[in-house]
Amino acid sequence: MYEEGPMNTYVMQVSASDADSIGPNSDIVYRIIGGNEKGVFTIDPSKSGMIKTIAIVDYEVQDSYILVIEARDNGTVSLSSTCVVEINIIDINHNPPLFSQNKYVTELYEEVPMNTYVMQPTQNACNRPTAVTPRIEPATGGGTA
Ligand SMILES: [Ca+2]
Ligand SMILES: [Ca+2]
Repeated sequence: MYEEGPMNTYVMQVSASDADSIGPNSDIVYRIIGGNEKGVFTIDPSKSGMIKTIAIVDYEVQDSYILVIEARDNGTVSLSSTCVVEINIIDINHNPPLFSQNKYVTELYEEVPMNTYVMQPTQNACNRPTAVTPRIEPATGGGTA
């Protein structure tokens, strides 16, 4: 699923079956019993087993979740089993690369050879590092002070 979806985003559905006859012995209630410490997900306890978000998911905070889901019947001696749901969050490119300053000044002697180091503008972005090469744009109306 993508990060930053609204709350109540459908994630997936789990389903357990119970071979006992219709009635409490095969009445299934779903619960998340592990992996949801941050309270990001909820599961419909009824037969749907639908997992949804109840918070905004941020890839930069956590990029995957492993939930342990329990299915429990309503028998007098209640029986249960569990399954694991792994949810991988897909990063959305919502942070532009940001320079640490909006103006850089340096000095360079004339007639230096090609490939002389000029300076390294530093870049500071919240998205995980990718192969971004900072480009130096002409300083015309680009920055806001
Ligand atoms: Ca049962
Ligand atoms: Ca992102």
